[in-house]
Amino acid sequence: MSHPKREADLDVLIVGAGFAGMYMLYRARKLGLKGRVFERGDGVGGTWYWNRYPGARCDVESMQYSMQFDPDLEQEWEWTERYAPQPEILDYANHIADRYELRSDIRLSCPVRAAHFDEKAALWRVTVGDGNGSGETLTARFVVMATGCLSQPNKPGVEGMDDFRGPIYHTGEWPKEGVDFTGQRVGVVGTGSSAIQAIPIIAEQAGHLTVFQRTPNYAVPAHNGPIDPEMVEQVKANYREIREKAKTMPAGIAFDLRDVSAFEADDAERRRQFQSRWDYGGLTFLGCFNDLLLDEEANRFAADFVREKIREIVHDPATAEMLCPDNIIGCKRLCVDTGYYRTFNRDNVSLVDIAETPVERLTATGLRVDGRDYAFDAIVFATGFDAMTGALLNIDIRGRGGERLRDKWDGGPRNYLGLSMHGFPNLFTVTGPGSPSVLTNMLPSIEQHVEWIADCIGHMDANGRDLIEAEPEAEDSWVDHVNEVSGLSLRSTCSSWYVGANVPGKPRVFMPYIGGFPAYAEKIRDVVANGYEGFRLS
Ligand code: N01
Repeated sequence: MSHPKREADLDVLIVGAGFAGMYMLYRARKLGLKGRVFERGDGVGGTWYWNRYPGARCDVESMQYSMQFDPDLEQEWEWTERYAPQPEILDYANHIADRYELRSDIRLSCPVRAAHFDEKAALWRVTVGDGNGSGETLTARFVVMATGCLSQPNKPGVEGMDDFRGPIYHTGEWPKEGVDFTGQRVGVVGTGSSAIQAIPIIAEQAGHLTVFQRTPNYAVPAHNGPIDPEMVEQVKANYREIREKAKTMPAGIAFDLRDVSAFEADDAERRRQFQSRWDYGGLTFLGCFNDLLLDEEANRFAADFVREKIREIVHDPATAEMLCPDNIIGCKRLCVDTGYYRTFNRDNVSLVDIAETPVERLTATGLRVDGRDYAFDAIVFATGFDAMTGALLNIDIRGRGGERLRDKWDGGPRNYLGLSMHGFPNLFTVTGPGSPSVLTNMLPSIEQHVEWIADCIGHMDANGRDLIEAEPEAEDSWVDHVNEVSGLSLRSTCSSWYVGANVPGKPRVFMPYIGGFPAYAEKIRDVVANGYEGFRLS
């Protein structure tokens, strides 16, 4: 049972009804606390609610991209494909909402606008609602931001957005009813993971598809298909061991990482290894050698291999060259595809390089690049997200002394362990910047954070503490550590959303913690074992 010393509407106010928010509610209830989730969408599922674009699916295999807090749930849920498609993951999220009877404490279509810390009352005052007069302000002892890492769409500020007479879509805000592109002239801007999944399917429907590419991307085949029932049986029989093994891996995913340098193999052996991973499919490609993300020359072996594949697959040599990236493979998130490169062999697909000549503007009939007008019936922006910080900064969050989070993070995110900020007591972020988050399998990382936060709140209530706040020194040294380790990997070296490069004006900081899931897990465990070291409890 809770023993709230301060009168509040809620013990735990949770922002977002994705897997993180729902699990936080579940854990809050287990502590006997009054929790409630506020969600801007009209359904649960977070990322999987919004990203309904054609071809959307997870690039972590289904048996691992799943919650593990309840062994019964693990056993009873049946995935149908090796990589789960978006509708199935959304069904899974809805199943969780129903199975654990969470819906009564989830307010849908109810965005959180502001969260202000009231120092006198030692409570958060949180404004929720549509902002048209129907909003309300609630008090809460704790606020948990379960707002997701990739949830604030990045919409390029292209001139003339209102001029285009046809529909404009963003992959991260896809209409629920779906879109039928049959016979249409379609333009897609962007060639990241979302575009790479959507393009092959849009191409099958469209009369003509034009893809506007600013930076080519590396993609490895998914080799998706129906899930193998024997494998499922084996995994279900050994789920605990598999989950525990996953926690010893840097990405929190149990897969085969070879602890061999690319330089220990000769050319033939390297090719054999790359080919076997290419044939297997998926993100394990980068686990072929242990220095692919540490050494540029080693990385070039892998990049050359994929470039060769692109040249083999794409018939037109000029298009193939345009599709060949020249940067570090894995620096931007590696894409996992189904037929992406071969889509460019279709007669109804063309590729336009906009690296030097950005989209000038939208016009009534399409868009203009380098003085040339392209006519479309529909335009799709697959331009990604204001990642990791966007959704948080979209809410007017103010801590002690009215300090705005936006000001605190003016030069990039600053927090302790990706969980908590000095100046913002009793406010937690699930998979916040400064935690492994997007570099790992998100669901175990979500569970790890939610459990840590729930245990922390339980500890405070059991010990009669009202407030927890990161110490400024602990925060500074964590931020320094996050920056220091990011420099060890090639991942921090290119213009990716990891460093905020996709959003004009965003500070360039490598946002996720690259030290790996096990090192991070040990750190946050030690913090607790040492009496919440680095936090002030009062
Ligand atoms: O977004 P992105 P995404 N003009 O930022 C281009 C996860 N995810 O939605 O590279 C023209 O990767 C931009 O160009 P550039 C996954 O973690 C996972 O595709 O910045 N182009 C890029 O090509 C992923 O990494 C899955 O030069 C502009 C594209 O738009 C993350 O979400 C599936 C532009 C954006 O690519 C984000 O993926 C989907 C502009 N003004 C997503 N602005 C899975 O498989 C941006 N671009 C699980």
